[in-house]
Amino acid sequence: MSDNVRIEREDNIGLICLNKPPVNALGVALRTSIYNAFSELLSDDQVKAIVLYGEGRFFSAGADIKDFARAAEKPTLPELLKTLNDSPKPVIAALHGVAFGGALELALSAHLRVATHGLKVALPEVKLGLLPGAGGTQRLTRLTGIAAAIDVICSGRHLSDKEALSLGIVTRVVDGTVRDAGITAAKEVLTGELKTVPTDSLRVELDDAALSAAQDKLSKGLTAPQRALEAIRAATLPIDEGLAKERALFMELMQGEERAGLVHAFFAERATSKIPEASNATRTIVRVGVVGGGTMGTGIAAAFCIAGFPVSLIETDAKCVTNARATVEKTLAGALKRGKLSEQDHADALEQLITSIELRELASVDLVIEAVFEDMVVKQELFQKLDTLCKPNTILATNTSYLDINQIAAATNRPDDVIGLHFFSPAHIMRLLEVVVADKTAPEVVATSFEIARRISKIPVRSGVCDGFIGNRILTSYRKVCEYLVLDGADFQQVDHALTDFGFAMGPFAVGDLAGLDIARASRVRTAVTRPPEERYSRVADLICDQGWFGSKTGSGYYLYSDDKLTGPNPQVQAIVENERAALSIAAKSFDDGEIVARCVTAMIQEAVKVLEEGIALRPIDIDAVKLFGYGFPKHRGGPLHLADQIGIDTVIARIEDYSAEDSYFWQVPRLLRDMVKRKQTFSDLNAQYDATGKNDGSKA
Ligand code: T1G
Repeated sequence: MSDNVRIEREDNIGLICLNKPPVNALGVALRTSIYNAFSELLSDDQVKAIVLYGEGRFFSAGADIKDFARAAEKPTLPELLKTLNDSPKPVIAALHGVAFGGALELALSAHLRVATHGLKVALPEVKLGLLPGAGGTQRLTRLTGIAAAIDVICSGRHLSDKEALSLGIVTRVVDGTVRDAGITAAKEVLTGELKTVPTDSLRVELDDAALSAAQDKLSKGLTAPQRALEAIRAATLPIDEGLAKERALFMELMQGEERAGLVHAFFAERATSKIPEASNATRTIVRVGVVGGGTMGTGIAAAFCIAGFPVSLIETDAKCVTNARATVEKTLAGALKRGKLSEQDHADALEQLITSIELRELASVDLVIEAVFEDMVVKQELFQKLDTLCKPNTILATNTSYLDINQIAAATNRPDDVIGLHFFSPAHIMRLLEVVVADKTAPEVVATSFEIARRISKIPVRSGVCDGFIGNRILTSYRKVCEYLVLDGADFQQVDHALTDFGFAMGPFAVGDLAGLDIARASRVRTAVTRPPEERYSRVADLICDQGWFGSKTGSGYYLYSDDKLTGPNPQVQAIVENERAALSIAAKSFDDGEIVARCVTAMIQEAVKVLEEGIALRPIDIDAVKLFGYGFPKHRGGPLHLADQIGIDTVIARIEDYSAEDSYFWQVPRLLRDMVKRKQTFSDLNAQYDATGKNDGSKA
């Protein structure tokens, strides 16, 4: 009896129950236990058939992502699966909950698969920069054919039990326990009622049309789906040749930077919930109030409605209430259409949604989120009213994206109940939620905010109070460098193109047009009074705004727009840029795309390190999570500080020193970077150090 599996016998059926919490990950320990259990049952003459099933919430989450370094330790997953496939006794996999990646590959090496209702299967390896490396590209393709295999493997998407049944991945989907499903199927195999077919014995019909179409589509994207397609094509070879080709491609990807970045992003999504307040009690949140029915307020209200919370949305007058309700209802209708809401949940959400001009509607709510005009006085006045109106223990949250939450809290008699919940637009879709902890915020308010974030399917990241918190502060630094590049000679379209080639969905100037150049200008005006004289300032964006060109909403910005569609560069911007260069006596120089990306990434890294050493963020991986899940940083790059490890801290410092010759104010090597070089540390080391000690070098955390 091993800790990782349970061996059971029922009549002449042998069962192996996977039992390695939390997710039955197929690391070397579980692989070894399954191998030993299987050998025992193979050698037991009383056992005529063998069933594999999982204990816990689901069958298995696949190979152990935390332990890829030991993936090659024997028995490797391919070796274990070959043993199952070659078994002289029938092997049945009984699946429930989730069977992803190597877990599905394990099931595919069995001779038959059955499932209970609600099963989800997937080969999501491409989302980790890999491909199914334990026979998935060979065995799934033999079961489903090339076209379906391309869809499943190159997208990495989840399949429902119904789709798994229709594709022949499972033979039946039943009620009852998964263990009983396995035993019943095994008995029917032994009586001949159910036929088993070892997947390896199946042949694959070549489908050149599907392969060529996929080749064209995938050629512009990441490497993993392209390599997965090559492995699928090899499924027309004899199984051993196909498996060898798959393994070679898998090992190539395992060494790649895309895999490192995407795996880091996978853990970044989960690491941020490990905060000092995690063990604190939480408050019960039933009803949620939102003040402000604009873009953010309605998006926030919709996010809570979709998660099943009763919501009270308050606006200032009847017309705004009507418009706000209509916006929320439209968003909920969209969620229903996309299958994010059931009919019943949709009906419940609408029934529970209260929209009103009366703040007193918030007297009974447990959490209020303010999303009113970004003005300190307006917010302070509102929080004063909420302070007296809301019941004790109601959490008072602000959605401000940069105002000082300590000042907002100071307007109340309960600063310990005040916190920042910074959503990103569209708030019902964007996954990042910056949880901004003010000086007096109570630990249980922080803990409750993280629990609420998970309940509304957000990725919470803990931030301290500073201008722009984590994300916007780094964004501001990145934007400044882009503006400096244009002043110094780069064309703004070239900057956008270089960064979209790097992996951003849009370049900074196109994003600025989309967000509204007037919004960015308002922020510059707000900070103008405190802007140090040494800081370089580009007037280009202001001069564009002076023309009334605010971006897509006015039809002109850096680019021209027709019906909200970008039609090309605004030809008048170049003249503005050239006039500014002349006024500043700047002799334009050329930059290649690599130099543009290097400066932009280095600016983000430089600001991220300052955020870290000031204790605004707990650890480097939190900053990566903010940029990955709120600002479109390319996932396969892993985030700015993961990328800094790949570039090398020495190189980052050398770049900053090189650039500082042009601008010694903007470019200054943060102390923490030099300390890290002295200690021979990487940001990965700092993440591990935080997890071990709850502290980081240089941070105040
Ligand atoms: N390996 C190691 N740890 C894993 C893991 C895995 N496959 N999956 C989850 N965890 C950890 C996770 O980091 C967290 O840890 C805890 O388990 C709970 O996870 C050869 C090479 C299964 C749907 O891509 O999709 O097989 O933060 O919070 O919300 O071809 O986890 O508590 O320390 O996500 O209930 C392919 C990834 C691997 C599945 C459960 N498999 N996992 O969701 O829990 S590559 C995947 C998930 C592979 C083969 C290849 C989800 C889940 P901690 P959680 P959840």
